[in-house]
Amino acid sequence: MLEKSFCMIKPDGLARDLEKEILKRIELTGLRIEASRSVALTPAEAAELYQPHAGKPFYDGLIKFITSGPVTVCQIAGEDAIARLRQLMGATDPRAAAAGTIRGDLREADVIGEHGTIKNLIHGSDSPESARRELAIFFG
Ligand code: DAT
Ligand code: MG
Repeated sequence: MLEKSFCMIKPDGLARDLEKEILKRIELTGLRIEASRSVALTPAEAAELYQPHAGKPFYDGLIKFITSGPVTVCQIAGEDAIARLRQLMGATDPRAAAAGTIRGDLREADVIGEHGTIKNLIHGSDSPESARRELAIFFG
């Protein structure tokens, strides 16, 4: 099914100058980047994006990390875009992410950030509902 997904290159990705590499991998897998822009997330946008995680032990660190520097937000489109982007990203913890995935191949030596959050370079929507909700925040 032709789908749209929301994707975000996180502050660690931009700080390590991996934006081009990550966008290239998304395009090489056959997905289209319909729109992208670099922004600094406001605390309100960060809270809206990660609303499903509110109250979890890692939530405060996640919000601090994601607002610690610029990110690049993208609208992705293609056949089964949501699942294919997730597959390309790899497991949440880069230490468990397979070779060939963005999180696996591009992980840094220390994946735990100063706020205790897992630094894993990229966010991708996990379901059609999440994709709709997340795209609406940044691409109206
Ligand atoms: P994903 O980004 O793979 O969809 P998630 O939605 O469960 O993972 O969590 C959102 C982000 O929060 C994740 O990319 C990194 C961080 N995170 C998740 N679980 C964590 C944990 N146990 N400790 C620290 N950070 C965590
Ligand atoms: Mg998630």
